[in-house]
Amino acid sequence: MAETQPDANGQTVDGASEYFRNTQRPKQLSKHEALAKEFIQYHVETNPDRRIAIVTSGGTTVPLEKQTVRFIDNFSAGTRGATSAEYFLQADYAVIFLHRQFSLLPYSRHYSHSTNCFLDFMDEADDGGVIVADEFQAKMRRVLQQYQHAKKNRLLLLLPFTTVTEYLYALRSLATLTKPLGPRTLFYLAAAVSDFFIPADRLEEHKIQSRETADGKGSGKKLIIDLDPVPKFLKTLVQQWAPKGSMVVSFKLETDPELLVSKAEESLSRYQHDCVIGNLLTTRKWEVVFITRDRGEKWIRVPKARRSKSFSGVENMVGLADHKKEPEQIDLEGGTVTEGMEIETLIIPELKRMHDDVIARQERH
Ligand code: PAZ
Repeated sequence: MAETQPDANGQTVDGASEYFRNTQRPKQLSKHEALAKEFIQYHVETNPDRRIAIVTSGGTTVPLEKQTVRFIDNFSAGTRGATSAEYFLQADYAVIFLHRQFSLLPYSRHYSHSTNCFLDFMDEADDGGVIVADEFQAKMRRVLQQYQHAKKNRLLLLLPFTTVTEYLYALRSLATLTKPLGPRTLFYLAAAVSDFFIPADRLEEHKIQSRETADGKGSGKKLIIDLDPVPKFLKTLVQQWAPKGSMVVSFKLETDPELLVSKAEESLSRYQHDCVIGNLLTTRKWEVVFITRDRGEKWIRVPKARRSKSFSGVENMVGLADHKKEPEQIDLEGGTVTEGMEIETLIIPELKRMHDDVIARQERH
């Protein structure tokens, strides 16, 4: 589906509008809208200066059946989004965390089931109870305090999605609901959203059968999947949905260092938003590039000595996508919660400075 295309009468149809016309409204959307509305209203009424970051996180699924057994998914665990949400909260933002269900969440991510199983942090106490092991006490207290602060002050709203359709409906609603905040809204679009989907009218109702031969011999038929492109929602978000003067930051993921900067630049010039943060799959925990209209290409890197270990990362690829070949020196202040320095501790303060400028510019007008 193109961004805009002529309909039967030759009128231009916006791809996003057509997508919503042809795609059923998700069941949980009204509940999520009510929660978001209440959250936004609370912050508008209690603190007129409060900024809200809408942080999107994790991958979207593309169902192959209406009664979904099989779906297409992607790699994203939601580390970027969950970590960033914590640093936005630390920077005094309220956060609406639009995340893939069961992906990593702010704060609990430190004790997630896969890499940091919470049981590994526990010990049996002499009195028959269960305690946090001595070596983890300090960190767990810090994480717990931050979590409780966010909870007590109603600073964090968690909204889950699973499919690409649920994601897009929720994003549109959130953008519309944040209108009263105007420039104090910041969209931080870190979710890995599918570029392809199967339109509802071509979706099987029931589980796709493997079609084995009647005698049970022989292999099943090939499954050929015909996917349509998801319309370019970033354009619609920037031009129609988002509050006037709000700040929009998108992410661009690539695997080829040769392409990263040019693809990120292309995205910025196409959608005319505030910033594209480019990252490579293999180095995303250690370096990102900010592409903005006035400042061009700006790299942010975790210094070598403070890089966390990563199984999937390839450290000798750091610097390969840098067009300028002159990495900027960065201020190394900032807290770390897990081992090594999290690059989000550098990304979020930089964005907050940019957001200050956006708000100041709006106020001058
Ligand atoms: O979830 P994660 O921390 O494993 O990965 C984060 C990311 C690479 C999905 C994110 O930084 C990103 O680039 N999101 C946008 C992807 C894209 O649509 O190009």
